[in-house]
Amino acid sequence: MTKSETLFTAAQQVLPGGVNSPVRACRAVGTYPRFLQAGKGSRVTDVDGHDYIDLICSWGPLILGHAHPAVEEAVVEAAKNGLSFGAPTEIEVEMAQLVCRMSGMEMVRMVNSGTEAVMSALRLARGATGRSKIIKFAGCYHGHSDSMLVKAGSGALTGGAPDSAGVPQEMAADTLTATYNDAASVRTLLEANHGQVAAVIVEPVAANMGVVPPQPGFLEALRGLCDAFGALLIFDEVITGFRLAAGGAQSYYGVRADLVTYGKIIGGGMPVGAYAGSRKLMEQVAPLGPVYQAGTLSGNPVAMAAGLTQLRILDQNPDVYTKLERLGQRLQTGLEDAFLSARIPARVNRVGSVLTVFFTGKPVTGYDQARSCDLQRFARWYRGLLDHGIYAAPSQFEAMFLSAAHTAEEIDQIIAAAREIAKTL
Ligand code: KE4
Repeated sequence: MTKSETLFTAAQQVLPGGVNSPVRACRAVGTYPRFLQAGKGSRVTDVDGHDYIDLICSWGPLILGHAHPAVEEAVVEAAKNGLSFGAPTEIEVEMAQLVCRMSGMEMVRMVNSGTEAVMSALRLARGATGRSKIIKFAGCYHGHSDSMLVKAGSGALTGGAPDSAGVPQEMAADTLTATYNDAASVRTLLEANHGQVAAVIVEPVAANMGVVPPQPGFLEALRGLCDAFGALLIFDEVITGFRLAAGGAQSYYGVRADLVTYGKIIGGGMPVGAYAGSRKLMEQVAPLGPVYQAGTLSGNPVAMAAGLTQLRILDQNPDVYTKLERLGQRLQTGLEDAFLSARIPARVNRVGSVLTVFFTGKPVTGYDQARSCDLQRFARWYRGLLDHGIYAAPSQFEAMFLSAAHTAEEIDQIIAAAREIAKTL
């Protein structure tokens, strides 16, 4: 037995599924999870001493790589002054000022996870509009707050429970699901629920059914529909925020949302989420307005130190995005060639440094195509990557994340491994 297997056996006695987040349990890929003990730059090491090129990067937060010296130093220095006060601190103001500048929003509220950011943004949208219905897209994942666990993606989809137990029917009824990349499906719902829809929430790049980019005009159409029907447009940028560009998907696609949610990168590896919007909207939030939202550790100074340091590096070094685009393009092309050479039907969807290999011969532009992929072949692909020292997301409905710490040589190693694995799929 490896140490990972021993630990997993112990973990399953005291943690549901042996994990603190379902997708980590590797239940869809026919192997046990490798327990990690260290990360540096683009690489991680498991408890049995195996070294991997990391393509998860903590599910997106580590855009600069593991244990970035400046981020690490900022956390250590902040911790020396104490871990938490539950009082305003200077670094929260600096963080809010930078997030507003990078996002183009007027105000922001820090929370502790992407789920909390989305939950708060939805409550604000309902409070500000006086409406109760929300439109989301089948296969998109916005964290595990009740009203978002309706046809959800990510681990909910992987585990075969896109509609979670425990969500009251009355609540689920207020969540309407449209089809990603199909603006007409949104118009139909808006017309059928005229004056009742508070917001449309969308992943500007769907990355929780695997990566599915928005078709040209899709995001613009959502903007127009929201304006026409008096609903707010919420961009869930927990993945795309500060990932596609310093200004996230809003600047990458040139479409402005009314509210934006953040997570992952904003925390630099520490638990941070945020929601941002216009002053008019955000001033509806307590203690100024009637929409209540609070948090003991919101704006935690140690977490702010990690996030602020990472965001400052991204803000001051735009060439990071050029490098990420180059690495992403290199990997996508190499993977496509590898599968073509082995005559394996596969599609590689990518936006910037976020990509997914779909095992299908057809284009993947939405939920139904993603779900029709060969999941057993994906499982064999995943196990092959592990055997070749590559640590990727254990689900067809997730993404590969690159960091600025990855090198062209490592991308070529991944491609060489893919060529070998493709022969066995
Ligand atoms: P968290 O609550 O996990 O910080 O964020 C929820 C969330 C919200 N919105 C989007 C677009 C997201 O992708 C997420 C979380 N992403 C998953 C990975 N697809 C987190 C990994 C996990 O659940 O373990």
